[in-house]
Amino acid sequence: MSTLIRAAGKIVVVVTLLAGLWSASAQALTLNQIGSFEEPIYVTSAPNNPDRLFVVERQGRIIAVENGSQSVFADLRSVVEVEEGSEGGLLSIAFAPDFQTSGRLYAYYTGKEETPAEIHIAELVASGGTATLSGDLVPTISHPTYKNHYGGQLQIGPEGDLFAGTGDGGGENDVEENAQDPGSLLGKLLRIEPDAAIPTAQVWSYGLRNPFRFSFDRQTGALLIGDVGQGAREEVDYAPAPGLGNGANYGWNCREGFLVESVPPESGCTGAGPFTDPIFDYPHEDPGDGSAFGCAIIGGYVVRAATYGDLSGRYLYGDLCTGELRSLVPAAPSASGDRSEGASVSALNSFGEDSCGRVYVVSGNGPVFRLVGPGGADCPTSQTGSPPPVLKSSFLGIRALRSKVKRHKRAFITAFVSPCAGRRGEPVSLWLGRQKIGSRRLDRVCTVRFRPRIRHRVAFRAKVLSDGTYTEATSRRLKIRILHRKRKHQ
Ligand SMILES: [Ca+2]
Repeated sequence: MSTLIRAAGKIVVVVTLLAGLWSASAQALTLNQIGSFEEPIYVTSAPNNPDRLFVVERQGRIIAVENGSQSVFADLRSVVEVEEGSEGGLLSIAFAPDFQTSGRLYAYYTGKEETPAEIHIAELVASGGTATLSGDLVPTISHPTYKNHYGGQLQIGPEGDLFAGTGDGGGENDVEENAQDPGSLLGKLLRIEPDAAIPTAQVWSYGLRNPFRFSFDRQTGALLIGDVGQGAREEVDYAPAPGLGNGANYGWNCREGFLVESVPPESGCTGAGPFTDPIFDYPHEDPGDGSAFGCAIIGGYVVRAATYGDLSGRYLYGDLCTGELRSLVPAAPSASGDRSEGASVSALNSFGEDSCGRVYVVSGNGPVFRLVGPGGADCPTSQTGSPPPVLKSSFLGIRALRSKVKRHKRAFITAFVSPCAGRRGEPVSLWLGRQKIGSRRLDRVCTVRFRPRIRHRVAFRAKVLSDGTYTEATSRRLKIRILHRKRKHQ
């Protein structure tokens, strides 16, 4: 029995299960169409309002959908490049966590009539029911040679920072050797602190080919990347919080999925490793046994809403060519239980998640669907996967080498957490009032050092987030004063 999507009007689409064949398979899922759009490519909601959805159209418009009615929220068509045969366009948006008060959101797009082509990560500011472009958040990223592998995902990480995924620059085999080059911003996962004095795109992890879609598990914070392969394998990369794979090399162009032999020697792999293998990959040929195959992975989300029944706790993903919705249980070092969800969507090009954890499916042909599980279409009253853990209390200490420093000199500040077990690599941030001025990762003895320049009397605090084992913690206020030279009287 095959699955059909009937997208006539706004009719509920019934999804059939492959009866009998999948005894351990999913419960019935339904796809409710929320509207039809012009080449939609992404969907999300405002962080504070799951009933206000935003659909991104590749040509450059962002359409707000509320109570079934649509309005143009932003129109970037005058700056967005969409060419025939290009993978460019307006590829995703992400709302700042404080969107409700700041009105800020971010957009990832390829710029119009630029030679060489540039990737823009831009900021928009909303006012009333619409938003306008306020400019590039970070310097544009040059993508000069080919019109594919742009990446395109923006997501807010568990600490509130902005992450972006860039492709390798295009062509075959990463001929420009970008993904393995730590100095290139292509073929990377990038991290941006939008509130920094001068926001920059920092390389977070590398060795990616085209991480067109990635997401963070809304419950655990884990990062999951759907990295589109070349001719052989499609892969899912996984990095648990709080480390989130900082510094990881996901292997391209020395590896394609788990394959080592498919790319070299033509690829000219220059990376030395060590490489972080995917937790799952699948082939391009159909194995004929119901297991995954396709041509380009469309990374999705770890479903957490209890309304999704036994899909909760699983990573939902799909493939551009088969359109089949599938899911697996993510874990390091290997995923398990990959299965079909018994549904497919033609021209599948993205998933999305709203702020209460409901999941959406985007067809580039126009329709965008809300995925509905056996618990119904309303916002869930609980999230599942595992019960909330009982956290151990955590202490964050702070001290300075000297409590007074000369004006314009640096203070030497140390922060340390206790207990220490298992916390190496966790980020500790330093704050001046409401402004975060830096973040460092705990060393082996659970200490971080900051060296801020001091211009006037200040008071710092350090913060560490909960890691699922320990509570979050904030340090006491650490005052630093200016050391005035004593005048010598003659
Ligand atoms: Ca890889």
